[in-house]
Amino acid sequence: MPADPIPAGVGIVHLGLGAFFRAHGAVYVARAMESSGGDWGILGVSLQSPTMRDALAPQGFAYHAVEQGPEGETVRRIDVVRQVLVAREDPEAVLAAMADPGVRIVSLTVTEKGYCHNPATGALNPDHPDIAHDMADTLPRSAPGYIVRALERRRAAGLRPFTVLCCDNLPENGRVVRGVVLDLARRLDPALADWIAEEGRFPSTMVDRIVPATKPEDIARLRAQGIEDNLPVMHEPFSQWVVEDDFVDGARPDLGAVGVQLVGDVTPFEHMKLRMLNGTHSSLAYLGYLAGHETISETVADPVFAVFVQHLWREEIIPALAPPPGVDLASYADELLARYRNPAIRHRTWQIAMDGSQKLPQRILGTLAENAAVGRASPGLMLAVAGWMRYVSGTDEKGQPIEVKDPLADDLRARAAEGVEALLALRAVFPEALAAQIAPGVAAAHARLMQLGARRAAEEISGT
Ligand code: CS2
Repeated sequence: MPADPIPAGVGIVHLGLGAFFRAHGAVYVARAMESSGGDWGILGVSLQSPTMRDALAPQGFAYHAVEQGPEGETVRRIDVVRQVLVAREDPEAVLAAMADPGVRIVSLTVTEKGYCHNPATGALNPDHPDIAHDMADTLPRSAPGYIVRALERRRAAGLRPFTVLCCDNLPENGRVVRGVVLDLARRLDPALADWIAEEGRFPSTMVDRIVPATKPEDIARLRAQGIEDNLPVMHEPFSQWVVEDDFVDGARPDLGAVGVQLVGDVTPFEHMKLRMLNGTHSSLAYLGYLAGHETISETVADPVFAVFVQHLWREEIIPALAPPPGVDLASYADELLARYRNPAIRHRTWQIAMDGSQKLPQRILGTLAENAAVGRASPGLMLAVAGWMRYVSGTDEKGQPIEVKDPLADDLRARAAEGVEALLALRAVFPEALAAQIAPGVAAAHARLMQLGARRAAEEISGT
């Protein structure tokens, strides 16, 4: 049965339509169309859950993006999403949309774990159950599976490939997704893999905007102002998108007209952002949670953690970074602290603590490895790793259970019960050489953490 045609004017299929993309990429695309036109409407795909489709369908897929600054809110209506499909319900419709000749870009925010890769190496994990499924079945489950099968259809139909635009917080994210897509394609059809390698484009991007999960009180607050929206998005004023200008046939919205930085090499921007923002976000999330802080703004309102995070930037993270052209890293750190302090943004430490096994390598371990190589001490980042270890044990400092969300949660809890060494032996997270280098420091930090608690252990490192 032929799938329903996609709505007119769709040029982008977005896999993983969550709050982040609706408050970031979709806003840029909407503004680019306002400014310069083009058929860049977005067809959103949820891989698993019907929640987004069910919330947005009754309102014609339009929604409100609420900018929350320290001085108040600005509400903007975004109507660039034209349809939302749920892949689990109708994989055929998703593949048909991705193979539509009008679609020139497939963008993704499927979170770190959605790439089915080994976080420590970036390579496809062929034992991942969804990848094993996708090798045996033409109707996929994984994001890499959808991309490969859709490209297979386009090649068979004599169409050009789409550009794959990764918008997840991974270093060299375009290279990572290209790697997993080519690996999977090669296992299915080497000629297809050659075609993708030759004709496909996978620009890397650095994405940045703090977007906490929408809460019931946000929906109620808008309603009190006369704005009905089943699922608005909340976001901070700041926004940045740095994109490698490498699209199939140059086809893309006029992103440059709306402040997107189009560059030849995103790598220095990605490293800066992943290590300085996400690295400290994760550190504050684990240690702040353990210290009893609910949000990032509460955590940095605690002088101990405000001093600690500045210590991390100044002494441990910035010295290991090459700044992107024209960027002053000390000023970037000051801006980050101001963003974290924004009291209007209620970004829960628990939300950021999620999926740590997938986040630690690019956020913290890269810096630790570089510091170890030159003999620079990293007591604060060691404490952050120890904080993660305590967090994934599933019990907080008051003996209360923690709801740990992580694809490896069961394994992590079992290893945490055995101790630091057992966690450091997890090769999907810690490469062998790094584990050996950081073992003494992490063990010492963990001992201090267990003895003093997160707050005093942080204070001991940076003073107040
Ligand atoms: C956060 C990010 O949840 C997390 O892990 O660190 O979502 C962070 O808010 C964004 O990357 C900011 O651009």
